[in-house]
Amino acid sequence: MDSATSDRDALQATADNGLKIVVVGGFGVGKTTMVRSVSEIRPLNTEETMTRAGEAVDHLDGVQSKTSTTVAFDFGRITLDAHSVLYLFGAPGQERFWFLWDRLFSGTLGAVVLVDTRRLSDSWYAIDRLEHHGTPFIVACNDFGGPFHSEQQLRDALDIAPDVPLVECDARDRSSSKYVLITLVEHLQQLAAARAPEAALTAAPAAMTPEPTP
Ligand SMILES: Nc1nc2c(ncn2[C@@H]2O[C@H](COP(=O)(O)OP(=O)(O)O)[C@@H](O)[C@H]2O)c(=O)[nH]1
Ligand SMILES: [Mg+2]
Repeated sequence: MDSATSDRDALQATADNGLKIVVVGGFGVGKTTMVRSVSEIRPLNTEETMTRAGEAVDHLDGVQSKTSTTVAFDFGRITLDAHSVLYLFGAPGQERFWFLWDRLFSGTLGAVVLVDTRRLSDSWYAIDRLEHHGTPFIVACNDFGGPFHSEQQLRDALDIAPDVPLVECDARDRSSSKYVLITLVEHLQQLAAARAPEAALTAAPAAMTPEPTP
């Protein structure tokens, strides 16, 4: 990683509200892609070429072209406004790394569950763990060109509550990934407002639209 930091990479001095967000989901749903597309710093991630041993454990159905896998986690950052900064952690999707989740979820405000609609059942465990932890989340269906499902079909298949936002996205597209994160932050604000209306109003970021990237 470059030691030099450009102006674009520099964290604004006024940023005093760091919000930790995790992106979770099954193997190959696009977590690394999303953190990479949206981050304003060069994202940290640990990609390793998949080994023969890993192939036996990782389910490659539908993701045969994938030749690397995240063995630690992805990390990125996006500025929401002068005060609020999102820190993004992409959590490893494979079952054998789920022991990392308890640590990773510590201090997490909310999560994005990335879903490949061709492999919906791969997301069940992530949703189950988030519900178990009491971590608020939204679901983002990443566009892999899978067959059409209505929103209700997706909600039924994923067994998510009606108040959990469900959006479509293309993780490769920066503005689409930003929209997913904005949806999550708005959802977190609504939950906070429902719990403590006055506190939520003062704690909310001044503007929900991320600042334009130079
Ligand atoms: N068609 C399509 N491919 C995607 C999309 N997002 C990611 N990919 C590809 O899917 C593969 C797996 O993505 P990756 O981010 O490594 O998945 P991860 O295991 O969840 O981190 C990569 O080859 C990506 O280029 C998307 O929205 N549409
Ligand atoms: Mg990855």
